[in-house]
Amino acid sequence: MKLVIAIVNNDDSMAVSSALTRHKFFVTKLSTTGGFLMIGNTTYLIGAEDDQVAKVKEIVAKYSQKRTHTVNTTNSFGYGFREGEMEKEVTVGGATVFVLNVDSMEKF
Ligand code: 2BA
Repeated sequence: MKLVIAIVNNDDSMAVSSALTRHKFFVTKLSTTGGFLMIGNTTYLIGAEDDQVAKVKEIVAKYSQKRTHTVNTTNSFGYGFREGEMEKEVTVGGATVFVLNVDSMEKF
């Protein structure tokens, strides 16, 4: 079994969770904040059988859009900015996905 951790843009979150539950996946949704932009995003925890992980990734990828975001120096305390630079654009997403091995899963 695997634990899929998927970090998704808030604007895509409804579409991603609806599609996952429609495909009978069990999903936990966490309200999270990106460390760089310091704005809200959504993190999903999805416990899935090994042979289902590709399907989970396919769904997350399908419903997650790439977006550009203007960052100003107050975000991330100016980290990554060149001297005198006040803002720059970053591309966010579609989604960032981690897949972890699960030793066991029980429901009591
Ligand atoms: P944020 O940390 O708010 O990052 C938003 C976007 O800012 C990133 O998009 C990337 O384009 C840029 N960015 C982030 N950190 C940067 C840095 N140190 N220097 C320059 N640019 C940087 P994504 O890569 O698509 O990430 C979207 C969100 O996914 C992130 O929000 C964060 O919450 C999460 N994430 C991405 N990679 C991660 C990782 N390796 N570990 C943990 N969380 C991650």
